[in-house]
Amino acid sequence: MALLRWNLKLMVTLTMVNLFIFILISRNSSTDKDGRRKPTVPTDPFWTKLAPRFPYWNRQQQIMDLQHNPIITLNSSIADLPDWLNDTSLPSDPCQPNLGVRTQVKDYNSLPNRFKDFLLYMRCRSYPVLMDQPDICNDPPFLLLAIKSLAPHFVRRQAIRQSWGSAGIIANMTVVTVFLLGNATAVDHHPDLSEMLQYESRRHKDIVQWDFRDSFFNLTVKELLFLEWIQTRCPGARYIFKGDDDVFVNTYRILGFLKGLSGPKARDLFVGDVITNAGPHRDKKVKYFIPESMYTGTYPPYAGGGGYLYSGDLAARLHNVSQHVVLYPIDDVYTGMCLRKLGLAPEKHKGFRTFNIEEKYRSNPCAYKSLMLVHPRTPQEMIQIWSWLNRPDITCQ
Ligand SMILES: *[C@@H]1O[C@H](CO)[C@@H](O)[C@H](O)[C@H]1NC(C)=O
Ligand SMILES: *[C@@H]1O[C@H](CO)[C@@H](O)[C@H](O)[C@H]1NC(C)=O
Ligand SMILES: *[C@@H]1O[C@H](CO)[C@@H](O)[C@H](O)[C@H]1NC(C)=O
Ligand SMILES: *[C@@H]1O[C@H](CO)[C@@H](O)[C@H](O)[C@H]1NC(C)=O
Ligand SMILES: *[C@@H]1O[C@H](CO)[C@@H](O)[C@H](O)[C@H]1NC(C)=O
Ligand SMILES: CC(=O)N[C@H]1CO[C@H](CO)[C@@H](O)[C@@H]1O
Repeated sequence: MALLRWNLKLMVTLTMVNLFIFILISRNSSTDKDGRRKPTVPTDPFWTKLAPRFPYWNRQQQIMDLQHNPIITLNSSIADLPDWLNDTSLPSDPCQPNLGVRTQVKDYNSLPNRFKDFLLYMRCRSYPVLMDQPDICNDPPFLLLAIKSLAPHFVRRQAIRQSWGSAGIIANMTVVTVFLLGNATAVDHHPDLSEMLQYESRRHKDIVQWDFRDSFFNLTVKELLFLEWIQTRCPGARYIFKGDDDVFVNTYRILGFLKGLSGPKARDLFVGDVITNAGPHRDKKVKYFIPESMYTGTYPPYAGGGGYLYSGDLAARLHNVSQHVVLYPIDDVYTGMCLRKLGLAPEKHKGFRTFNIEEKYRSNPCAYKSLMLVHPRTPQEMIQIWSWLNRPDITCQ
């Protein structure tokens, strides 16, 4: 009996709640003369409300999206757009420091210097070339190996040349190797290595260097300059590997994998150690820390910057789309953002081991036969592993 009364009470309460929701909804939607429901149209453009609490990167990207939106730009003049779109403090030369960020990013003054440097120069996308190899792709390679290096890393570059990055004909395929360098500047207390670098460049003809400060947050600049370089110096490359100078790459395995590709799989190729469902680190002590005033949201799927492989065809599309993506201080995330804008996602391949292999397998030659990339490896380890891969007497099942 008590249970029945309780049920009745529950039903009455639910009915009341439903009625209340119904009233709320009907109050919010108007009806036209035929009695059809019309959606409520907000009188203000939706973005004016969103803008102020948007972090700096998201806001800049929104502006860029609006500026490249053909419907808006065809229909209305920029003047019709909200005020915050017209930043009159922007210097006309994008490579002059944008001092406006000092007030536009709310906690600018308390941010670590690397963020200040990044924000001041994030609109600059071109830097002078200091060393180039204009003829390096005269014979268009099947595979271009592009290795991000720092000026002082002479030993790593030499080990790569003597091992997995030995250019020429490998497994009957042309392979070209280039090292991508910025300027190791006095600001970062680097000694002046320019004469040694010039010697190295003359001797090996595989160094491309641009005049920007070679820092972690400028790796995205290196990426942009490299995408541009491919289009001018190596547009015929069928496939491109881009990676760090502290990885071991099994070039044979990569060539074998690439030879088997065709069709859209080859055209849209982008493989590596893919990270999904990641977002910005909010812990100040982490290398990848990004403040809330700078970015909100999750990251698109991206391939870890230790090394990934993509097609020359996709490199051209990435070069184009990058002009519509605001620079982000983490280069591999930035490339993921560009891919997403193209409607593509990188594909995970088990052969890319940017987080190393189990310790017990590291000195086993057979462990490297089926891998494409393993990180990290010292110059001496690179040479040792390469010699294992070239020994016919080592047989693995
Ligand atoms: C931006 O604002 C300035 C001053 O308010 C105005 O003179 C200029 O025409 C505006 N530019 C655009 C593109 O709307
Ligand atoms: C190497 O490539 C050339 C030209 O593509 C071809 O004629 C030749 O048969 C290939 N050799 C081997 C061993 O695959
Ligand atoms: C690179 O950095 C060095 C050291 O800071 C500086 O002297 C030089 O002007 C920069 N540019 C070139 C072209 O080396
Ligand atoms: C990137 O390089 C430019 C040019 O050298 C420099 O002005 C800027 O401060 C650098 N940015 C970072 C984050 O190091
Ligand atoms: C890139 O953009 C240029 C200039 O707009 C265009 O000619 C070219 O076809 C584009 N390339 C790709 C691969 O989209
Ligand atoms: C207000 C206005 O000019 N609207 C136009 C926007 O562009 C579309 C397509 O180009 C036209 O159909 C609209 O008339």
